[in-house]
Formats: sequence, C-alpha cells, structure tokens
Amino acid sequence: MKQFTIFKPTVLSEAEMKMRSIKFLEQMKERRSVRAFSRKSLPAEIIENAIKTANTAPSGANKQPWHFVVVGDQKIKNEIKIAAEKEEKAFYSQRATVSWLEDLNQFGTNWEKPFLAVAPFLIVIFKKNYDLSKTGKKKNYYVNESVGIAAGFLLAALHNAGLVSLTHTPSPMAFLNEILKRPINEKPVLLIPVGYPTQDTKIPNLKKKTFKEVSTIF
Ligand code: IYR
Repeated sequence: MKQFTIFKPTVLSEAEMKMRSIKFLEQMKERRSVRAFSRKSLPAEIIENAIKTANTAPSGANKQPWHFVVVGDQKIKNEIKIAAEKEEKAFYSQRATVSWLEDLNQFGTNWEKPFLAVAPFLIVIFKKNYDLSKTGKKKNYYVNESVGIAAGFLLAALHNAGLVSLTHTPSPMAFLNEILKRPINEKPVLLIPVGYPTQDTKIPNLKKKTFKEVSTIF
C-alpha cells in the first residue's frame, strides 16, 4: 500500500486571496516574449530554480515526462543557431502557408535568429512519450498536456525572477537531439532563450482577448 500524509496547505483569508490573485494577474500581464536579447549574463542558479519550479508541475500518473537541457556554452549556442536558421529559412521560403505568413506579419519575424547565440542561456524542453529502462519502453500518459503545464510554470518562474524569454519553435527540431545528444525517446518541444532584453527591444502592440471572450460561466 502506498502511504498518504495529511495535506497541510497554507491557509489565507479571502482578502489576502483576492489581493494575491490581483497581484499575480498584474505581474503576469507584464510578461512579454522578446526577440532582442542582451549579452548580459545571469546567475545559473536562477535558471536552475525556474526548472525546479517547472518540475513541480502535475503530470499524468506523476511520470514527469520531460527533460530540460540548459545551454550556456557559446559554441553549442552557435551550433543551435546555425541549425535552427537552416530550418527557418526553409519555413519562410517554402513550408509556411500564405495565411501563416500573414499571421506572422505583425511580429516582424524572419529566418534570422541572432538571439539564439546572444541570450546567455537557452533552455530546451524535451518531452518523453515513453521512458527507457533496462526492461524496455514504458509509456507515459498525457505527455503533451503535462509538458505544456510544466512549460507554463517555467515561463512564469522566469518572469517572476525578472527575466525575459521566448517560446521559440523552429520546425522540425530534431537537430536538437543531435546537438544536445539526447536519446531517441526524447522529442524537443520548445527552445527557450532566456536573459535580459536589449535597451531598445521593441515589442508588438498585441491585444489579448477579453475575459468574456475566452470564458463561459454557468
Ligand atoms: N518558427 C518561426 C515562425 C513562427 C511561428 C509562430 I506559430 C510564431 O508565433 C512565431 C514565429 C519563427 O520563429 O520565426
């Protein structure tokens, strides 16, 4: 029999809960994806703590079907940049549909990804559809959902620490298995540069859907 323990959560007053919910909302509203990173370095411990936060995420049968690779090494960042730009060139010149390119117009993106070599750290999230053990493959459950939740925790933790990030998805991303020497049961999901924005970083004026538009209350 598995052991259970009594859950002792932190108890807050309703006033405190309201205050914290507003404060968190205001804080998260400030999060923006950026594509112009400064070279300024930062303590690796902050990245480590953010990954530890991501690792607290709920997951199917608590399998934690993820692996995080942190790249601070300049030579490896350069390699990733070259490989990603090769895929992005093909995306922008051949693979993307006209309507996809139209949707991307507002971000001013193109195949060039200098930030991959400039940001002090890249975090690559891999998903594991199955675990590999001595006895063979062991299937994981709700892998996309689990990794998506962990990625959300990671982005919130990085933002909370005062850093900026970008959820970058060059496609396909198999080159990351090769460069980062990851096993066959791991598939790259997100490539996340992390650091500080440059002084003159520009962000698009995006509009978020309203609460009413995105929710239904019964
Ligand atoms: N991966 C390309 C294209 C791209 C796709 C989506 I969906 C975005 O939200 C942004 C960009 C790129 O990074 O340029």
